[in-house]
Amino acid sequence: MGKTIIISNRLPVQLEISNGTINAIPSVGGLATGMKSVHSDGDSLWIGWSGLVEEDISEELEPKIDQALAEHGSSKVQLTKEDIDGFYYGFSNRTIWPLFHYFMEYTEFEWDSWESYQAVNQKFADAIVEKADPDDTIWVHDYQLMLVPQLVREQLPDISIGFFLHIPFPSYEIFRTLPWRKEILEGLLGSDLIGFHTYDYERHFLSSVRRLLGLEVSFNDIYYEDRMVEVDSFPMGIDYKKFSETAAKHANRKEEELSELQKRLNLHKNLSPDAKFLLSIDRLDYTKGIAKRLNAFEYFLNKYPQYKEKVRLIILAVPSRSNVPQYQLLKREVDELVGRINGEFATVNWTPIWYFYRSMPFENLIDLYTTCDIAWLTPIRDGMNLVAKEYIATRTDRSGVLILSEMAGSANEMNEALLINPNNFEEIADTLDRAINMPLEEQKSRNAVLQKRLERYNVENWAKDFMGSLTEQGQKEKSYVAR
Ligand code: ADQ
Repeated sequence: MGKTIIISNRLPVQLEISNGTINAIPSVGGLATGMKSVHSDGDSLWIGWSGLVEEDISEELEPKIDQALAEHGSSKVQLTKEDIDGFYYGFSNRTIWPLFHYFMEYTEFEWDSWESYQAVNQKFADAIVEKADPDDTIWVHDYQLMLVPQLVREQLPDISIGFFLHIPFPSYEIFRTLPWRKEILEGLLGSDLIGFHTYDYERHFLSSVRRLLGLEVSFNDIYYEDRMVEVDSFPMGIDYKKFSETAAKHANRKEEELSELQKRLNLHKNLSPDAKFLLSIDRLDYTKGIAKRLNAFEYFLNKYPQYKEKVRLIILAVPSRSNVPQYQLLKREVDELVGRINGEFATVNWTPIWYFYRSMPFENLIDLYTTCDIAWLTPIRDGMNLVAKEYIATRTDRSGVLILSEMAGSANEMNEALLINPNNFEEIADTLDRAINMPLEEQKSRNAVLQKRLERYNVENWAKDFMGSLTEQGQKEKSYVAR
């Protein structure tokens, strides 16, 4: 059995150069967070972009960069500034990302950026071929690299390739609008196994394959050229133990061991012991519904004025893709909404919204999860949403209420949460009222079921499940080819 090669656009660390020294900063985001634990306990190599553009890498710096990455079991694909503009900010984030999240109005179809996407996918494929041995297993991740499976297959026809999509796969009616729809499907079909978070995304993909390529599909097997490709759903889990154990450790800290953030949170909790803290954590992305959530919060405060001075919304938004105009507009919109709502409702004792626009260290994230009574996560569309799972994992005393959008993939496995339609303000306001008043016993019984499920299907088991299916698929395929 050879090594596993993980391939994703971003590596588990992003490099930055300041004053000639290289700093490795842990990557934020669902994929990086989830795969890190898989990467750390196996024989694996992670290939991806280091975060530095080719133009900034001198000959003298290059070996140092390779060394810094090797310390994290990683190897780089070199991208130029033009690559990043066309492939990443262009095709990946102005075409595929909005289209696959049903934001047709934001979707651009640009031939130049499609060309860049093809060229960069070829760079990734070449980097894999350079490092791969024939008995290795290749695991390609996400929407930036959908052509990679086929491009690797052309050079290494017998190697085992798995692909996992971390975002939704849209319905056929949406997907068919893409000018390069066939090329994307064929790119993916270079894999032996294609995984999605949910059965719905899997169904949408199979329907597109059937209707656009006219291929024979039997249950979840696709007959393509002389191979058989399996498609399945693998709902991604979290490192449950890490979240629950850190939360348990936090609960036993002495006063002097508390973080500054925790001290401030405690101070405010002590000032108004009946007040409820609501938490919203996302990358600043239009798919996450942050602006809508703020509007819904305003609606809630008007409908239920008795909660003025009794609830506080903490919004943590991680800066993301700030080179794309839609994200700049969203940033402005959120800034304005927070300002307007705080201006409208604040009293001398109370600011309804605390807004943080930054990434936070893991320990602070745990402080927020464990302190807030309600997690309010209402994406308009989300492949999975790991924050919902992380919140539940940290509630070691089983208190806490999760309000979750039914448009998040995780809603499929989290029926015990309060599920809402993110566009229905009336329902959201009533659900917030219900969450605030939910008896502790009910919170505990809901969370007990959720925790049990999350603990069992954690990220390690998710990865094992995927890799196990990939191995099995290899054997099934061999017998199919032999026939
Ligand atoms: P994301 O869109 O990035 O992931 P999500 O699944 O919620 O969304 O993961 C975000 C991760 O970033 C979480 O692990 C969270 O702890 C971390 N994080 C969030 N805010 C942070 C902050 N301010 N500071 C530090 N860390 C923060 C994509 C898809 C999702 C899918 C994942 C995994 O869009 O739908 O669930 O991949 O497949």
